[in-house]
Amino acid sequence: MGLTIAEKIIKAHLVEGDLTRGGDIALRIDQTLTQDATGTMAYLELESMGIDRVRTERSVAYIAHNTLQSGFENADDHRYIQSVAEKYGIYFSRPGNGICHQVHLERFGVPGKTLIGSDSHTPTGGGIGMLAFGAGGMDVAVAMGGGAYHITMPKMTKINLHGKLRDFVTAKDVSLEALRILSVKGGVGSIVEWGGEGVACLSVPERATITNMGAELGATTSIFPSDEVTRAFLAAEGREEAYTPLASDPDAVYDRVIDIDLSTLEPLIACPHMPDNVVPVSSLKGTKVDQVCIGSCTNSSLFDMLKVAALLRGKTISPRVSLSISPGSKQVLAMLSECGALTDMLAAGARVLECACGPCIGMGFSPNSGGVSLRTFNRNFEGRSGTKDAKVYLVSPECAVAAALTGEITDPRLLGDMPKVTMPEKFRIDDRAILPPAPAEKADEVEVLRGPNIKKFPDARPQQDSLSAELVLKVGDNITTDHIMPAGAKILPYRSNIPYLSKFCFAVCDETFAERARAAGEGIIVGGGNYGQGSSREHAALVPLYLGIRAVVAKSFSRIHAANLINAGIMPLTFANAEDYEKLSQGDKLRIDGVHAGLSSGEMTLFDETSGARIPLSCSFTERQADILKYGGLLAYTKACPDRA
Ligand code: MIC
Ligand code: SF4
Repeated sequence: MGLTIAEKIIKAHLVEGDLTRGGDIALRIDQTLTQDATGTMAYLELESMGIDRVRTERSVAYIAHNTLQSGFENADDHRYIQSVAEKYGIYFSRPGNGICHQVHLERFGVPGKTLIGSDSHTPTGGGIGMLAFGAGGMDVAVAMGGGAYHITMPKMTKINLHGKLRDFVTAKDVSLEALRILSVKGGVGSIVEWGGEGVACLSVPERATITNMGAELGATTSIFPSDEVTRAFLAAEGREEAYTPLASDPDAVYDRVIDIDLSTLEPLIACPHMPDNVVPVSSLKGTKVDQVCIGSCTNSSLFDMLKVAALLRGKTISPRVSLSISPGSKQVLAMLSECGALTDMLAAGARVLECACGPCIGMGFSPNSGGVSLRTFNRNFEGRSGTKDAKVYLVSPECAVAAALTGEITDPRLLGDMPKVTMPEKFRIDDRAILPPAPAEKADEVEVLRGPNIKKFPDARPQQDSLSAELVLKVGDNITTDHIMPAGAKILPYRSNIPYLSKFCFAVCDETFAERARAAGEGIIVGGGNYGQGSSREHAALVPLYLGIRAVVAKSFSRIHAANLINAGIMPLTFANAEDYEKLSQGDKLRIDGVHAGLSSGEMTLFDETSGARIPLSCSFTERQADILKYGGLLAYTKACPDRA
């Protein structure tokens, strides 16, 4: 039987298990990346694992999420990460050098290698043929220490692209079309391989836009073949030696095959508040727009920025619109500056922001109250922009420019002819903002610099055999980690301060949650389908742990969040019958007996002492996961059984 691209890479990296879909596998990890908002925790975890030097081929620490340094907290975190990186053998990408995924693609991505990153958009690397996974910080810390990455062998989905994109229809529209077809749950448990003759017309950054937004499908990861387009990109980055061709076998077997005809696609837009709420742009024609933001790891490549500049050239944005542009990396910004494109953007009225995540994670540029914001980003979850009642839409860069110029949602095809954008054969290479680590023999001399904002890690709470807890919160479907642990300018500086963060836990849904959970002592959360979708932030597990949450019972979970819950020692349990969700009410007193046997057998019964209902739960934990839960989390488990980590 032939193999898919992902299966070939998995086969070459298997440490445990085999290619049977649905089985448990462990993979050797070649590269890791962290970003600042998840990095402080990941490095605290690495330090506490007692490892003295990373054992990967390449590990990189990026600062891209919070670069404001609006107080000492954030600046201290940056200094901490820089010093840990220097000591432990990790490359350090300085603030301002760019968004982790964009820079990693440019400078470090290698086809055929495995990468895990403490950020859910790490699959961006699939655009260059890497098998790249988003993971919680603890899994990344284990991989840095040479440990394997444990996942369920995913199913394989193939999306075949046919034909060619028309002017003003872009890779972003391909992502939105996939979301329209599959929804934010449609990729769960699968790797999406993009193929068909249409891929040859897509550049690496366009492919990366598509693999980036595979995270919004809930996919384990997404990947493109590595071909002549990949070679040309690597050559332009001065790294042609990193090229290897990669393709699936003609008789590879897929669980699902979808066909998309690029030549019939039209400009699409995702409406508030979910990335799969997709309609044609033309159907919203005339909707007034207050703000437009261009950038993020989805759409900040040189190609995207040159198109934006060309469309803005000689024009002025609407007086009612505020326009921000954040280029994805210093490389992109420097090249925009050299060719004059930056001047075109500024002259048209754009505010050019630092090469960082910026408004995407709510770091400034929050919309006005009730405002309409069109963004080239990947997520439009409620409140994520920093303005709770804002209406955030996701669009392509072309559509963003059309709205900035007209002040309303406008089909970009009405802008006239698409200006021709030519990409340079060589990118401008300057790695001075990437600091190499100290050589191993000098590592002892490097002092790790800590500030007062770095607080103790929450204590491990081993799972006892009997759990009695209050149902402290009942929520619906598609709860994101932005609901559980919001980000944004006010909170992000406290990512290494779990006690402080806990005040904001679930505040978007229920401002009384943190207080009630703390008062309950031990708590259970009940959720609907796809609980914990979105980001990889392990804070969405560590903060509930701190507040006494012992289990989350839901209809289904997102992959990364379920892994983070287990790593934190919280049980992700699913209803054996989804309709039992209705039988539970907030405030009920719940009990689960025989937890230890249940962790191994996969079956438990939830007894609702308030209503008398007995609800069967299912939980298919591996032996390792059951042990992690019994020890009270991955850190405690790794310390107790270092050889099994
Ligand atoms: C996001 O896009 O939600 C983030 C911010 O990049 C997160 C990571 C984080 O919360 O720090 C992600 O995608 O994993
Ligand atoms: Fe940064 Fe936004 Fe990308 Fe997350 S999705 S890495 S916040 S740019």
